[in-house]
Amino acid sequence: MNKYTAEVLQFLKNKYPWEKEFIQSVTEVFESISYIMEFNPIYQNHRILERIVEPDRTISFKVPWKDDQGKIHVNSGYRVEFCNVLGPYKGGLRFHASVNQSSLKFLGFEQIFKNALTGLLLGGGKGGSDFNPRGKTDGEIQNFCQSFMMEMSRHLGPRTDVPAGDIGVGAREIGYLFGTYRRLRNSFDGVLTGKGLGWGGSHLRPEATGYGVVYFTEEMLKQVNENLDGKTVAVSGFGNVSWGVVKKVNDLGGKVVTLSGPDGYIYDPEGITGEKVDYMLKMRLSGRDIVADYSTEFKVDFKREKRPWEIPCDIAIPCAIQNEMNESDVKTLLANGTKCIVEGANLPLTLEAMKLVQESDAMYAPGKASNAGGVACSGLEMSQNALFLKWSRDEVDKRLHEIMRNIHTQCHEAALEFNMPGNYALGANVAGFRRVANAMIDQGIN
Ligand code: 2IT
Repeated sequence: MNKYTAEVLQFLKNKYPWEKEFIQSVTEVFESISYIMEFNPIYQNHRILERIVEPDRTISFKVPWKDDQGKIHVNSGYRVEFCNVLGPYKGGLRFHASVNQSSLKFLGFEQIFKNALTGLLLGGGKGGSDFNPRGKTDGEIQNFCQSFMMEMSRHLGPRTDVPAGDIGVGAREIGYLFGTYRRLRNSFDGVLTGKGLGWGGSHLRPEATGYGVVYFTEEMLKQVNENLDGKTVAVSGFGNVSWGVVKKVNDLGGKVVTLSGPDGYIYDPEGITGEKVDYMLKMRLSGRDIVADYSTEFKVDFKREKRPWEIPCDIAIPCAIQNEMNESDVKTLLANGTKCIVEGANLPLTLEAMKLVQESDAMYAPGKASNAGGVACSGLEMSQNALFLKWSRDEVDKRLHEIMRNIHTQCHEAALEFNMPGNYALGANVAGFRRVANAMIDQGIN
């Protein structure tokens, strides 16, 4: 690693030794951009690395709420406003037991470069709470969302900070959050994305992350004169991203054979099609957060406490959560002949797993490139809100597809520039970083 890059990384490790996931994501980005630091002293002269690893601000607040029995609970809420040189802070809200400042800093940091790759005017941020929606009633979810927005509302604005959903936050939660914001501020603003279609939402936003992942996969496969037709695909998770992936893989002639939850995974060799795809939505809405229900409903195998990576597949798409695929999972996949690993989630591969796949012949797409379709569609929703109109489904799909192709091209070309053809991780980090860093230089020290 280049000297300046290594020094800043060490400084960060000393300053925030407990922020393991954040350090992981910075290490991953720094290893790639180390190459450009060497040949572009301007970034060091402007101290871009020290400036980019510190969020503009982190808002941390208390979220008290009442359950259906009248008992009072207190959760922690956060919004990490990381960087707005390219536009309003933009990134999802995650409601999950694993949420803390470190995990949100890592997600916010990733989001800066992901959003830069979309080519739209989007800054980077992330927020959420350690509130666990599992088993909560609709009323309890509403109570929680209202309390969360009581504080969050004062930090948002259509030109300031525009959150969206992430794990545990879907259309229903966005509705409750938006309603509270509208009432508190007495203003109908495009201040959240993923809104309902009837009140400012965009066509295709629910599908966009998954569709984008598959559009990116298609572009990668084109490089080796391949396509998705007839391919077997292993997917993890059963939420929003997995659902979009399953739908688009089916459209393009592939077959998804696995889904997973915190309880284990299901193996459906016939493929997840038709009513089974709709059933994924039911599982999500049930709030039970287990995938075993699928095996009961459709009489397929369920492997308790196991991950789907032991099933032979051509393409593996981890869509659940960070660090869900380790070195030994990648070894198994490669031994079984997997040719392509595409990240649907944010940082689902550990650093070691990532290195292993990069050293192999298999193709690898980093989440900040391959899963950028979600936030890209959010950007399109913001554009539509600013214009007070709604584009057709076809129009949004066309724009989304174009953005994903363009992200692929940027990654591909940046990798070629450094003589590492096919290294999408390097390409994504370099292309995303350059856009942000150059804007920071243009805009001065602030
Ligand atoms: O990880 C992500 O890119 C998201 N959760 C979507 C963020 C957004 O603002 O649409």
